[in-house]
Amino acid sequence: MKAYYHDELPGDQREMHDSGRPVDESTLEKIGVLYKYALPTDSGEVPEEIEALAKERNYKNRDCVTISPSSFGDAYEDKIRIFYEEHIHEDEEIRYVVDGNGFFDVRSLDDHWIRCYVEKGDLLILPEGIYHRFTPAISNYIKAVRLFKEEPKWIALPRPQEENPSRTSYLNSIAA
Ligand code: KMT
Ligand code: NI
Repeated sequence: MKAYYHDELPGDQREMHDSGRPVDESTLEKIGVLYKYALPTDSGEVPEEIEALAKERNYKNRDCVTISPSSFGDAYEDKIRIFYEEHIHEDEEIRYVVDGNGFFDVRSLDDHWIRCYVEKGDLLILPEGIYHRFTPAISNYIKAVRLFKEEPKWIALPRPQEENPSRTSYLNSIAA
């Protein structure tokens, strides 16, 4: 995983958009974003370290998604445009990358985009209520395990969501 400020320049969302200003792990921690690295097993399964974390944090359900033109067909461009619309969820967003690469963009404290480049072996946990968006990289291929605490509650609520309880509790948690 590599995190940096997005250059906020126009262009294909799948390009790196690296401003050259890195973001360290403690800055991510302050906005509630957690990160762990452990390569998948030889057969492409979730490794023991990630299983342990899933157990510890009570992630009971999961699925595996592949985002690529071959998995979505004609709907691909529409699909990735929708993933890239700024939104929140009323639950954590937990993603473990098994293969390929992509970007999770999260809002900094001063409301700029921090771009998290993820690839094989990266686990990223976005807190409930954080504004974020996702795009595959120019490879147009990412395969990820999506973990859920309970039932999948991954409806994307578009910004603004200032009255949403998940949003207000998120803002309280980062102010504390
Ligand atoms: C999301 O919530 O944006 C996604 O699930 C994107 C795919 S996970 C790599
Ligand atoms: Ni999301």
